[in-house]
Amino acid sequence: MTSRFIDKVKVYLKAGDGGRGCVSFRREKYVPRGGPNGGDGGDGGDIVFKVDSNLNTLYDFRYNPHLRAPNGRPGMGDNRSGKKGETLVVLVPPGTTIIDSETGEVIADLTEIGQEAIAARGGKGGRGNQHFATPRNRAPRISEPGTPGEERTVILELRSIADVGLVGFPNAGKSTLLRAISSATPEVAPYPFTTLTPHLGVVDVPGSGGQKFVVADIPGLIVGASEGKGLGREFLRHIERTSVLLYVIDAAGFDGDPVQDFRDVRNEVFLYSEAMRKKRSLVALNKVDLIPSREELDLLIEALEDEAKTPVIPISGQEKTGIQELIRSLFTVLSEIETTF
Ligand SMILES: Nc1nc2c(ncn2[C@@H]2O[C@H](COP(=O)(O)OP(=O)(O)O)[C@@H](O)[C@H]2O)c(=O)[nH]1
Ligand SMILES: [Mg+2]
Repeated sequence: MTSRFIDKVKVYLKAGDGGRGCVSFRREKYVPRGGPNGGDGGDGGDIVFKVDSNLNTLYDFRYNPHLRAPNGRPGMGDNRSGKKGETLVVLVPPGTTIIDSETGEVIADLTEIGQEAIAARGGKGGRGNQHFATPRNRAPRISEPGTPGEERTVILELRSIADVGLVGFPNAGKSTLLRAISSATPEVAPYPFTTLTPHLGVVDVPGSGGQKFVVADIPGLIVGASEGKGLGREFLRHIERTSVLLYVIDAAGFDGDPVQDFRDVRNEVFLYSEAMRKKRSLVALNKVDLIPSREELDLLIEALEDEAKTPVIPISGQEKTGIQELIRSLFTVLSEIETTF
């Protein structure tokens, strides 16, 4: 496993073709030859990308790299137009950039929930023969074919900040842990959300033949963050773009109740979006140097594991204990997550 900052998939798009216009003439009793009444072809369907907050990877595109919108139906007699091809709406996670694979042109940068962009336009339906009658030619046998729908290959890019995101209330010890766990500060590609700057650290995985992953410490999580308190929503947007969450919980607790502390943190994260619930997570029970007895610590770990349903690793960022176990556990989870490349 190597760290990746960018998910990338290539997707082939074919918008719907316009339907052919119709050649047809009125047929009435006692009228040997009625006027032209061929309807128009329907327009082909567009392909539209739309941001959905429940998504956070481009993974599904790997299995579905060909997207087609339906063609418009041909026109019919009696001046009836052909049915339009329906727009194909393709959901993508926030932060997806759509790039034309041939020209490199950025077609759209989709950051806001619900934001849409047309990536391939459907063809126009052709006109039926009703439009072509002239005084000299009252019975035109011509109609237009529809124009073809746009066809292009695009690259979808989703920038993620880091492999692991630290989640915890102020003072839980995130900054201290980041210093204890990482050996270097990586270069970051610029990304669209800039008010909060995540602190990043590269973690070397011992005994892995040089494997590394990147951890992000993003300040700003407080109770009420998901409702927009403080820089909360921005924090959560950042954290959404990491693969694994590491909850950092102060063993001494806010009010001496680390389990409640964990519930509060997780609640803020889950309130933000459905995608957060699906993310893998681990719990680092920090500052265990402050816990007086082994028994007390074991009870606390058990209670937290019960609540979190995920492994709890006791550490002290300050004394640098439990750090290797934590790195190994995180690496195991990261290796289990399938990457899009
Ligand atoms: N006893 C103890 N104190 C710690 C530990 N980790 C951090 N601290 C202290 O907790 C306070 C908050 O730490 P910091 O890393 O700034 O927390 P952050 O707000 O989550 O980034 C600081 O005074 C740290 O020295 C630890 O493992 N044990
Ligand atoms: Mg800090």
